[in-house]
Amino acid sequence: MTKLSPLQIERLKYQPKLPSSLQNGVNSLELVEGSATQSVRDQEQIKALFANTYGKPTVTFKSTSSASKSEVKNVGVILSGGQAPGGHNVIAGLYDALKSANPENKLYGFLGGPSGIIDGKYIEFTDEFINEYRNTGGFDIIGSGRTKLETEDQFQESYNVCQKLGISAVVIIGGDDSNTNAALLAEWFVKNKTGIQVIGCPKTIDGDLKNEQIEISFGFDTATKTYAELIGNIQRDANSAKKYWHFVKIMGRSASHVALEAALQTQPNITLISEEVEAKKMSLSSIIDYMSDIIVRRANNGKNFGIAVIPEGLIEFIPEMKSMIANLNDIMAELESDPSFINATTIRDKFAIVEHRLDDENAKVYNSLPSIIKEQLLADRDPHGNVQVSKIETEKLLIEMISSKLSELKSNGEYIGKFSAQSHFFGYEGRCAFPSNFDADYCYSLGYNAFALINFGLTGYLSSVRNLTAPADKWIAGGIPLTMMMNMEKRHGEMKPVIQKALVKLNGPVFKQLQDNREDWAMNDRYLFPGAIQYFGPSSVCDITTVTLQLERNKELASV
Ligand code: FBP
Repeated sequence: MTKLSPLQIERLKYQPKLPSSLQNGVNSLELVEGSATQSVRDQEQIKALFANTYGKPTVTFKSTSSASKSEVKNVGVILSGGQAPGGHNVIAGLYDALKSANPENKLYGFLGGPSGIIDGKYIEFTDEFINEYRNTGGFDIIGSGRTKLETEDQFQESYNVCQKLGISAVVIIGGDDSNTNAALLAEWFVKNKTGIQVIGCPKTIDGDLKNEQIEISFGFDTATKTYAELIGNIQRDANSAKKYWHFVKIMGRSASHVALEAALQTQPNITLISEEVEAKKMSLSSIIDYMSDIIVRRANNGKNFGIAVIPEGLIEFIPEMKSMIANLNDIMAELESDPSFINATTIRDKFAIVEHRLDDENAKVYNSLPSIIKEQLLADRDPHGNVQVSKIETEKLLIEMISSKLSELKSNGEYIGKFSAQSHFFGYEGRCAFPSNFDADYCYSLGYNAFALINFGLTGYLSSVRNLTAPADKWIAGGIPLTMMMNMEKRHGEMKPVIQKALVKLNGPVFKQLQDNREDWAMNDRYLFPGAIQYFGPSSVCDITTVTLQLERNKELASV
């Protein structure tokens, strides 16, 4: 057996908590239907595209004293998209629910993400195998991938593989794009009368797959706590040496929830929020002015150090960049198969091709960027058509532009300080951490609940466990139709049905907390040092949820 770390040995023994409604097993449940639903936008188009799965009601579960018998079922599970702490526990919860419902039930894991179901690559889970992964981080139990499921052939292949294995339900554990896959597959399976159900589970460290029924996606809790630990450590270092400005870019492809949460846990000097940049129509140069002003004012107080938190997706929210990137995305969709572009010998040739095709204004913006950023913007889009913002070094772009601005100010006698910057990018560091107690419990419950949804014959639903700031036994288990979260968006140059990302609400309590404290945190060092996630010890340390969840839930509870 592989050697395990001491923490791993102790974590394997942790028994995740379940909502009380699920504690008697999935055979002792009653389904309570809520009201019918509709998509967040573009209702007519979404309804037409999902004629068989649209408009279903939300559901919740109630525990009953009578136990029903559960027929034998084979289920397949897929981990999809970026890693998020707790994925293994979703599978463990699903496995335990399925085996407790009927020991003859089988769980298959498709390997390497959605491509596993198309290519028929799978394993069958056993107790021994799954037990090694309980409460561990990572997706290595079966691997993950970003294949988009959308073509008739892919659906047909998936069906053939399910038929071969006698699978009557598939669980897709993923973010907005992966659950869009789940919605499309569910619709195809119903339309073609296959009898195969599809259930999604809300995963993503980005925290942007949420609404009233999905209070947070799993992984956000652990990932943000990990980034906050690292930022806290850097703040201590900066405050000790007092010689560097640290520019920390934090993952979260579009929404700034992760950066915002990490900032609320650590109170750095500068926090940029992409949604605010877009709303205030801040140009790149006005962002540079805003940051430089704080750096200059701190230098005037003798402080040539500080910490700036930058959301990963920032570049796509700066209005002139947004327009240029949208134009570039359309062009890249054509250039991907254009030999003149593919075979261009130098990067300068590629820049020239792109600049020639961009609209005039967008070409100017593209051209104004340093070559390294121009090149990073040309990297392949992911299979869902997204720019891979994790590959764009926005933090370095900002450092370079601020340096020039400060030199200018210095030559005018308006800046007396010394600017020396370090850049960091925190993303992959947090995606596979051991899940916090919250994520360990939440994920296990989501997986367990996914089987309850299957047992009631539902399809096209997302596993929902809510009331998450209460103790786990008070959590409310149920499901929401995936179509409820959908709208039409442009991907790879075409309008497609996709799950709408939940962005930071600028009129919400979480952003307000930052806004109210920003100036104080900028000038007076109010750094917080959260330290590493604790798995054992006082509940006040081990079981705290994120500030985001607490503030959002408090607001929701206050409005009831
Ligand atoms: P998901 O939406 O699939 O959960 O992935 C989110 C994310 O972690 C983003 O924060 C990040 O921009 C992206 O994945 C990185 O993707 P990759 O792992 O393919 O480099």
